[in-house]
Amino acid sequence: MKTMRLWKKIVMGIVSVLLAAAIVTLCVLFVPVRISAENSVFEKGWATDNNGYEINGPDVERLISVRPTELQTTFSDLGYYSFIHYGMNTFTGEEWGTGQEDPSQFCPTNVDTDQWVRVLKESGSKGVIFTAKHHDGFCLWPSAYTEHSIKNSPYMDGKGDIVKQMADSCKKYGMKFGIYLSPWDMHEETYGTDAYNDYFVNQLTELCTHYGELFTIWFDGAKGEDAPDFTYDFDRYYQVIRELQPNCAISNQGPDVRWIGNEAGIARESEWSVISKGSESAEAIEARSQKGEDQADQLQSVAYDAEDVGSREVVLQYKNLIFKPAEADVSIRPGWFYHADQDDQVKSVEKLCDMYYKNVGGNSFLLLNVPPNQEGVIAEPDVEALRAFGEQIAHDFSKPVQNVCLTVGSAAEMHADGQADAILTDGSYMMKDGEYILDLDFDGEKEISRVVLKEDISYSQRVEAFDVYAKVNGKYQKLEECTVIGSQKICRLDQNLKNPSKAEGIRIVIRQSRSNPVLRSIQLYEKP
Ligand code: FUL
Repeated sequence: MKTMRLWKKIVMGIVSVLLAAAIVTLCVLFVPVRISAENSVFEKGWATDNNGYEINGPDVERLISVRPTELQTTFSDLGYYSFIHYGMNTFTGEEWGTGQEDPSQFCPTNVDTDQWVRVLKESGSKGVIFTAKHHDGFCLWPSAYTEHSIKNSPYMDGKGDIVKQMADSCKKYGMKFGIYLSPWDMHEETYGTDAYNDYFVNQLTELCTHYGELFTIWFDGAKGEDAPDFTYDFDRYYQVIRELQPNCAISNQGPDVRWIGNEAGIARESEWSVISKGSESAEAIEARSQKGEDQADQLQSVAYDAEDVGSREVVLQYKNLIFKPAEADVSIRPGWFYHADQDDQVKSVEKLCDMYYKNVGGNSFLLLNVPPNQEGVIAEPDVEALRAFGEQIAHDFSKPVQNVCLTVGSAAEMHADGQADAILTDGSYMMKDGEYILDLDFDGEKEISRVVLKEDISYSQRVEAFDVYAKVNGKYQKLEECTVIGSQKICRLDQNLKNPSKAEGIRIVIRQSRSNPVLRSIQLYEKP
C-alpha cells in the first residue's frame, strides 16, 4: 500500500512538472514577443501585439472598408500646391472688403500670370488655385451675370480675363489649375434669397466650361457675422461640378478634401483620412474659418478642428465614416492678400520647409498662398523665399539610396521576397501576418536623412504606429517612434540626435495597424 502511494506521488510529481513545462513552452511560443529595448533581436516567431488593439475583427473591418474614391487617390499624389489671392482687396488694402467697391478701383498695370506660375512651379508646387471671386463679389472674369467684374474695370480697357490668363499660364507650364469661389458674396443683391443659388450655379457653370480642366474647386467656408442667414444649395453646386468637371476635387466645403481646422499650416501629429461624417458639416467649417496663427493652438474639442479626428477611440463612436484627406491652407505672409507693409513678414525658408514636412510628410496637403502685388507680379521677398524653399527641398532629396536589399519578415526568417520589391518601386504590397518588419540593407554604410513611406491608400489608411531603427555594427538602434503613414510619411532622421552617421541599414517595424498594412513604397535618402 505504502509503495503504491509513493509511486502515485512520484507520478503526480512528474505530471505536474511536465504540465508546468508545457505551459511555459506554450507561453513562449504563442505570446507575442514585444520589442522593448534598443539593440533587441527580433526573435523567430516575433509578432506585433498591435499595442493591445485588435488587429482584425468587425470594428477593424468597418474602418478599413472606408476607402478613397479614384479622384481622391489621384489627388493625394499632389502633396504641395498653391493659392493665389488676387482681386479688389489687393487695391484697397483690405482682407475682406465690403462689396461696395467700384470696379474702377481694380487697376493693375502688368498682370504677369506667367511669372506667378513659373515662380510657384520652381518652388515645387504642383498646381494653383486662383481666387476668381472673393467675399466682396468682384469677379476676375467677365461673368455674364453681373456688372461687378473685371469687364467694368480699367484693366485692359475692360477686355481682360485673369481666370483665362491663369488657365493659359498653367497650361503653358504644365501646372494644374483650380478655382476658389466664395459662396458668401457681399455685393450680389440676390444673396440671401433662393435666386442667389441660381446666380451661383450660373457662375459656376461659366467657370467649369470656359477654362479647361480644373483639378479643384475650393468653396470657402467664411461668412461675416452680419451676413443674412442663408443655406447654400451645395448639393446642386456639387452636381454641376461632377457633371462638367468629373475629375475635379471639391475642397473645403465639399466632399473630397477636408479643411484641416486652422489657417496656419499646422497638421496634427496623426492626421487621419478616415473620419466621422458628422465632424465635417458646412456649418462647422463656416464657424471656424478665418483663424490666424495665434489661434492655431486651439485645435481642440469641437469636432472639425479637434485634436484627434481619427483614432479608433474617436471614429468607432460614429456610425457614418468617410474618407476625406486633410488640406492645410496657409499664407506665405500674415495676410491672404498683398499688403506692402508685410514685405518684411514673408515666412522664412526654415518655416516653409517645416510646414512642407509636417504636411506633405504627414498625410496632409500643403496649400500655400502667395499674393501678387498691385502691379500684378509676385513681389521679390516672396520670389526669394519660394526659390530658396524649392531649392532646399530638392537638395534634401538629391541623394536617393540605390541598391537596397529589402527583406520582409522577422529576422530569423528573413527571405528576399520578390514581390516585396514592389514596395521600393511604387507598387503595392500587403504585409503578411507576422511579417511586419522591413529591413533595408545597404551596400556599405550610409548616413540616412530621409525615410519616405507610403501606404497604398486604395486599401484605406491602416498603419497606426511604426518604429524606425538604424543598423549599426549588426545591431539595431531605435531612432523614432511614429504614428500614422497614410498617403505619405516623411521621417527627417537628420533632426534626430540619435541618428548615426554610418548605418548599414534601416529597419521599419509596424507596431500597430488596422489589419495587414499595405505599403506602396519606401524610399531612403542619404544626407546630401
Ligand atoms: C478664409 C477667407 O476669409 C480668407 O480671406 C481666405 O480666402 C482664406 C483662404 O479663407 O476663410
